[in-house]
Amino acid sequence: MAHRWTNTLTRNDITPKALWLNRRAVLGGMAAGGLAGGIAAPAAAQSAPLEPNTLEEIRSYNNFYEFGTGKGDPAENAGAMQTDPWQVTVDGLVDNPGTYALDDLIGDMTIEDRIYRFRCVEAWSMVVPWNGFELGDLLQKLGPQEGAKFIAFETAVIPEVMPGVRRRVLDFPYVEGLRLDEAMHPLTLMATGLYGEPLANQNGAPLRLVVPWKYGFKSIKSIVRITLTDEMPPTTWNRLNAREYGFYSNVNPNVDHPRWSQASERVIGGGLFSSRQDTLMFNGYPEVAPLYEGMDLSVAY
Ligand SMILES: Nc1nc2c(c(=O)[nH]1)N[C@H]1C(S)=C(S)[C@@H](COP(=O)(O)O)O[C@H]1N2
Ligand SMILES: [Mo]
Repeated sequence: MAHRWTNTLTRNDITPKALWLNRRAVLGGMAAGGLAGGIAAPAAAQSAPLEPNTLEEIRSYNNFYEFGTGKGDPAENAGAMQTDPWQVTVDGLVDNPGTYALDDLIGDMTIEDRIYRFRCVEAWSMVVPWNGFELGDLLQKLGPQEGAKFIAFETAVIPEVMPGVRRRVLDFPYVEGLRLDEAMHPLTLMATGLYGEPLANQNGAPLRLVVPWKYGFKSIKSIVRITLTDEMPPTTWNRLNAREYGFYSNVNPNVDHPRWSQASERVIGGGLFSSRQDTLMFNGYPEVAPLYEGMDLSVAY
């Protein structure tokens, strides 16, 4: 695995992150501290080193409703899913459509290590040391066409091994999407592993999206279809309850879920002692703010 370290927050490596943020700020045309409307999160919170959750925690506390709605269900059931061979269909407004064997699609991508905050809309959070590649790199290879404005994703549906699909706990296949500029943002990752190990099935093997500034449900797992489109695609949770789950769903401590506060989050791990911490605007990734210029961030989208 070729490793290129960018945007990493490690326990003992704070300075490179600070430099990286500064570089991003310059590239993004943001004046230091110059974001209006309280978008920029406190500097101290931004640069604090992140302590990743343990592999055990990340693999045992999951949301993957195809395998059941309990947090332990995916770990118990997802092992039965066959992830090799795996095919991904690419279609829509794209120069290189087709049904690809996974390795033909992503075998030449550069795998990086990215330690990201992960914030579920249910107000819990983890820190995950992902391995993956930038979705933008894959998109460059696939060649989005002129009219493409959105990207849509679809998860595998394999009823024989997916009890949640058999019980129809959601309308499957699970679908998600991003605006194309969000998809091209360098923070947007396609994960293939974590902690240097292949993804466990419950984490979305063999290929899952990771969008660290959005609520976790945007990070769709076990992807079998990628579609480039000119229309905002339907998304599973939005379709189920549009009032509670928007298409954008950027992490925002100032906009509560209709049924609970989003101002703080329960940190998973730490043994018997669960702690709470303040939730950060854009989950602590203020460099994405320019993507939403002109949008009223006091309302949920
Ligand atoms: N296909 C699919 N993808 C999914 C989900 C799901 O139920 N099905 N749950 C989402 C939610 S709500 C969260 S919080 C994350 C959880 O990822 P993790 O279990 O790897 O932490 O996956 C997201 N991706
Ligand atoms: Mo979630």
